[in-house]
Amino acid sequence: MMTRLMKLVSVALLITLIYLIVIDSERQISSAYEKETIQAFDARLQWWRDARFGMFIHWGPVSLKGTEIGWSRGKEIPVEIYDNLYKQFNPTAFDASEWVSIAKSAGMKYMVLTSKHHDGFCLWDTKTTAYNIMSTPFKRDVIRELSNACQNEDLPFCTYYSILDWYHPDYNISSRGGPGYSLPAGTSPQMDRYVSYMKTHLEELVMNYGPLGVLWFDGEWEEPWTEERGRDLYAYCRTLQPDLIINNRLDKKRDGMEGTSINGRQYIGDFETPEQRIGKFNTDQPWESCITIGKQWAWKPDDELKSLKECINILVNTVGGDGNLLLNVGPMPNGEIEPRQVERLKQIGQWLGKYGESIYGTRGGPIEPQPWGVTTHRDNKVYLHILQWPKEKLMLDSIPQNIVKASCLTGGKVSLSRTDQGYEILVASADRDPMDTIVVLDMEK
Ligand code: H79
Repeated sequence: MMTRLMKLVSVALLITLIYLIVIDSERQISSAYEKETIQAFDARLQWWRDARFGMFIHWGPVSLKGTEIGWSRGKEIPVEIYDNLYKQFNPTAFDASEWVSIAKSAGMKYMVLTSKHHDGFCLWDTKTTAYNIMSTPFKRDVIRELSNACQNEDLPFCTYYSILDWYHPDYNISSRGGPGYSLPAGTSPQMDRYVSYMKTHLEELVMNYGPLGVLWFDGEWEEPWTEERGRDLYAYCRTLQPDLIINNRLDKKRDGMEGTSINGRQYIGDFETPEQRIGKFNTDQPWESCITIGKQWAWKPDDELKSLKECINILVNTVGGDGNLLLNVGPMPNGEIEPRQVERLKQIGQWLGKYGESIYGTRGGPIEPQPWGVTTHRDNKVYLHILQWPKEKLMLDSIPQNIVKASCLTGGKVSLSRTDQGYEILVASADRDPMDTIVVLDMEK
């Protein structure tokens, strides 16, 4: 016979169990979408996680000056000059299919182009403002041409969109356009009106140029933007295109350039966004590091480029931490991507052509990043990316299963021995690859 107390306790346990199974398997992102299960979330993000490597492109009339997009407005470039640059923007050498082919030759699997940065200039034929590409001498819809070229080549087309807009009179902030800039007399900004301007943009972008792979928001940190508005905009975009992937910069809770969201799984958006740094190992939250190939986002003459070794190092460390890498290029004012950058991208693509199986479709781990490097895995294979050989032996003491076979993807022989502490891995010095020695372990399961 159960006592009353025992009955009460078992009912309570049952309720807890049901809660854990049903409620906890849902991701609470945004009011309209809070009921998405983890399975549905994973399925929606799968292509993007498998892709691991994409091209970021920052471009606009500011390339004529070679200064930073958005940020140089009202600083190095006076506002009146910056805002009139579009009148001379005529990138006649722009060839969308060439950009797509450059991305492909780099081994990149998706492309994210700035449709509107903080400076407010629109790179597409929008009905909402004349401050767009059709008012330039060029008069060609860059987003149209690039999204078509991407579609022809099966490269998911994605777009960056800045919430803050230092050009639009309804974006309510007195510091827009940089320090010392104040609202023109007679303007009375209205954030609601500005949000409906943004919604028209997003509708144009998703419905006229979509389906899009990712909507990459930015510029959420200023005061006019609120969490409530972020939640609403997230739902709005997913309603336009239910399988859209959206970054975490609609939320107010980004931890600066770390790009992580300070309240974990509850953030608005689908993935975290470390900027100009490699994210930390995290297999729970999807993340993507965005990093420039040089120093500046927009084109800068004679910008200092990262070496091939640095680029591979960044890619491998990112993927080993279970993140994606969005590597940025800034095309020149004539519409071409700088030959030096193209050359570097092709070198990355050649490396991926040989060793891509250790990157694409993998997940980071199972071993967390070590002083010697990182690991990735797919099915029953674990890839050890040895970036820095230890002085003594390379010991694996935390591998959870038996190793059936070890081989070296980058060439040469691997000797594998089992000790009391775990496995010992050795590749002769002559067979080590200074870029990355990749050892493939075939696991029991
Ligand atoms: O588009 C590129 C840059 O132009 C843009 N993001 C990348 C993808 C960018 N916008 N701002 N910044 C880079 C730097 C801004 C830094 C800060 Fe803040 C804004 C410091 C304080 C407010 C955001 C919030 C970062 C830290 C806290």
